[in-house]
Amino acid sequence: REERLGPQALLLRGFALPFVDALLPALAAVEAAAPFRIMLTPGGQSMSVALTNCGELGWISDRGGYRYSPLDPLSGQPWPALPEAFGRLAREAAATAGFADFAPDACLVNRYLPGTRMSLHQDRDEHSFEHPIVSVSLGIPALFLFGGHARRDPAQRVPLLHGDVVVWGGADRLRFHGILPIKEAVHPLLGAQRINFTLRRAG
Ligand code: MD3
Ligand code: FE
Repeated sequence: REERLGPQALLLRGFALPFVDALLPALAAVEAAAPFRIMLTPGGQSMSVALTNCGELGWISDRGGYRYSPLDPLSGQPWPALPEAFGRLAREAAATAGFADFAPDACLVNRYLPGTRMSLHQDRDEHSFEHPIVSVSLGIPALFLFGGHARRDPAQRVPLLHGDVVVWGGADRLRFHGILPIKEAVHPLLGAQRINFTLRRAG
């Protein structure tokens, strides 16, 4: 149930399944307080994926650039608190991958509908790259692209399914990655969507 994707990238198949009953109501509460929205890239294009955040800091994008903010720009209010179940899952998954005492202060929640995608990018808006990122996939499947340290490096294609968790740290933290266009599908619990949330230490 553990697949090594890189020297410090570990895929934990089904790791989130025991947490799903706690994650879904927590996700609904986050979404009620801070709805999914499509943000603009600094270049003025609409992103394909809709997003929201919870935790002390949230990742945002607008004409001013990409950054973390303590306030939801839609409401002017702080992001909803990180649900307890999110924190527990992140800490246990990180520990399983060898990162003790992971204490996330940010959680970016992405919602993919069929046809949406995320192009190849690096995650480099966090203050420090010494902490891992824990990613949790729920709902319909995705094909994840895991590249190298240069955009042109070849990418592995890894299916990510409901309940899968990936922990990325160290040498793999700055690798290019993305999501291919999502195929039409329906998940029994989530319907025709994929939710991915990533727990981070951003500040
Ligand atoms: C590898 N999300 O939110 S999660 C993102 O499925 C993001 O929504 C994708 O890329 C998604 O930034 C992929 C897997 C992931 C997240 C962060 C990483 C892989 C990563 C950071 C470094 C290397
Ligand atoms: Fe990313």
